[in-house]
Amino acid sequence: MFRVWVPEGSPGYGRGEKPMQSWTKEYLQSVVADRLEGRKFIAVSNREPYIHVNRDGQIECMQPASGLTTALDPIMRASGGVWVAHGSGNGDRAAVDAYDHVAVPPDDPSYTLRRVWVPPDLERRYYYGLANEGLWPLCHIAFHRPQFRREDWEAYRLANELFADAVLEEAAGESAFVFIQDYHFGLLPRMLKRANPKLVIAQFWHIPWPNRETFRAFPWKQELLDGLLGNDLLGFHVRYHCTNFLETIDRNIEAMVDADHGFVTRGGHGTLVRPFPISIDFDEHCRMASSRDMGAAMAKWWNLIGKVPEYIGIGIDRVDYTKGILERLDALDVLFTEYPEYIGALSFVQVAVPSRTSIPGYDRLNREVIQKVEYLNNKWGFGEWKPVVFVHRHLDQKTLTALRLISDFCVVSSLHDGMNLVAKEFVASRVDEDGVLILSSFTGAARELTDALRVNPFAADEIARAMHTAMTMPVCERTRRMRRMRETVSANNVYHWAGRILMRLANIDVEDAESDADVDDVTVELAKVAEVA
Ligand code: ADQ
Repeated sequence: MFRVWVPEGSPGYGRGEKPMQSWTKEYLQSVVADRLEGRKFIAVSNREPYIHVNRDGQIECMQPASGLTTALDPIMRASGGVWVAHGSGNGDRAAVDAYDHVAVPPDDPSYTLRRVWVPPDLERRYYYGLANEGLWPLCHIAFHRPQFRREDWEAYRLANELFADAVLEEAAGESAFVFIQDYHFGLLPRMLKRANPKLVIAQFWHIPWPNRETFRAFPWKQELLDGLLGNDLLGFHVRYHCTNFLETIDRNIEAMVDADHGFVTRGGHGTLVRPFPISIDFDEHCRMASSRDMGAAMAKWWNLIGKVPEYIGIGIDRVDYTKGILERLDALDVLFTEYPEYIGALSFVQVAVPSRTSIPGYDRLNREVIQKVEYLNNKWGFGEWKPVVFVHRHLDQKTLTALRLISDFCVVSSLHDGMNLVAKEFVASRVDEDGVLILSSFTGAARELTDALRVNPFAADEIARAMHTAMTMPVCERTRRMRRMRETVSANNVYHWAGRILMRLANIDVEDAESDADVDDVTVELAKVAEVA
C-alpha cells in the first residue's frame, strides 16, 4: 500500500484537504515495490550507470555524471532489476561474470548491470553515425544538415538487435517491464514485442520530435516509426513533441491515430503517447548548495576569475551546436557595444565540456568557440579583466554548484532542446533565492520556468538586452521569480518524472489506457490513496 507523507505546515496538513505527496527517492521506491508485483524490471540505455576503468592494472568502478542514472537508480535499487547497457569502459570486461553481469552499485549491490559489447565499428556507425549525425540534427531542427548513410542505418539495426538479444535473454520468456532510453533504440521496441508479447515496454525519447515536414527527410521513416509503435508507452518531454509525433504517424504509416487521447493503434496493438517532463534531484542540489564546504568552492572561482567584477554571468554546456554557445558569445559582443558600462564590470564564465569529438562538426565547433572567446577577450579585455573566462572541461557537481551560487545570471541559449537540465540545476542550486535565469524559448524547460527571462537564441540583441535586464533587476523581483521557479522544480523533481512513467506503465496491461487521457494519473492515484488513508 502507498505511504502518504504530509509535511507538517504544508498545504493540506491538518485541514482535511487532500494532501499532496512530495516525490522523494524513498517514496518512488515504495511505489516501485508496490507496482511491479514481482515482475522483472529491465532498463535499457546506451550509456551505462557504472563504468569500470583500468588504471595501470587496477580496476576502478566509476559512476558517470548523468541525469538518467539519478532518475533510474532508485527504480533499479527498489526492483532489483537488470540494466542493459553498452559496456564501454576499458575495465568493463574484467568486471563481469560469464553472463556479462556485474552487481551494482559497488558499495551496496542491489541490481544487475548487463553489459552489451558493441564492436567499435558498429559503435561508430550506429551511435556516432545514425544516432548522432542523423537523428540528433533531424530532431533538433537547428539548421545543421543531418547525415544519412545506409551503412549507418544497417549498423543501427544491428546494434538494436544486439540489445534485443540481451533483453530477451534477461526476460527469459516471462512477463517483464522494459524501460528503454532515447533515440539510439528506435527499432528495439518492435523487435522485443515481436519476440515476447508479454513484455510491457516503455520508451522515453530525450530529444525533441520534429514536425512532420522535417521528419519527411528521414530515409527509413516507416521502419523507424513501426519500431517505435512496438512500445506500449512512448514518452516525450512536452506535449508539443507528442503532437508532432502523432502527426508524423498520421502522415507516414498505416495506423489509427486518436490525437485527442494520444493513442495510436497499429496491427491491433496500442501505443500511448504522453509528455513526461524530466527533471533533477532538487533536494540533492539544495543539500549540496547548503553544504559547509561550499564557501571554499566559491572562493576558488573568485580566485580563478581574478579581480572580482561587479557582475558574473555563467553558461554551462556540452559543446554541441544545439546549445547556442556561439550565439551567446555573440550576444556578449552586442552587450559590450550597446551597454559600455559593463566593460570591466561583467565577467562571463563559460564552462564547456567537449563531447562527440570524433564527429567532424563537433571538433570544428570546439575550435570556433575557442576562437570566439579569444576574439572577445582581445577586443574588450584590458589589464587583469577578461570578459570571458573559459573552462574547457568536465567539472564535478560541487564545483558547478559553487559557480551557480556566485553568479548574477545564467544563460541557457539552446537553439532547440528537449528539456535542458542546466536551467533546472541553476534554479535548484540557488538556495539564496537570488540569480536570474535567461532561458531560450526553444527549450522544454521554458514551458515550466515561466519566471525566467525568455529569449529567442537566434537574436543576439535580445539575449544582450536580457543580460542587461538581469543585471539591473531589483532584488525583490529576482527573489520573487526565483522563489516561484524553485517551487516548480521542487514539485516536479526527477522522482516525480520516474514515478509517473512507472505508474502509467504498471497500469497498461490492467486497464484501458484510452479512458483517462488528460488526467494526471498520479494526482488521481494519490487522491484515492488519501481517501483510504
Ligand atoms: P543533454 O543535451 O546532454 O541531454 P542537458 O539537459 O543540457 O542535456 O544536460 C546536460 C548535463 O550535463 C547537465 O546535468 C549539466 O550539469 C551537465 N554538464 C554540462 N556541462 C558540464 C561540464 N562542463 N561539466 C560537468 N557537467 C556538465 C538530453 C537532451 C536534453 C534533456 C536531457 C535529459 O538533449 O534536452 O534535458 O537529455 O532528458
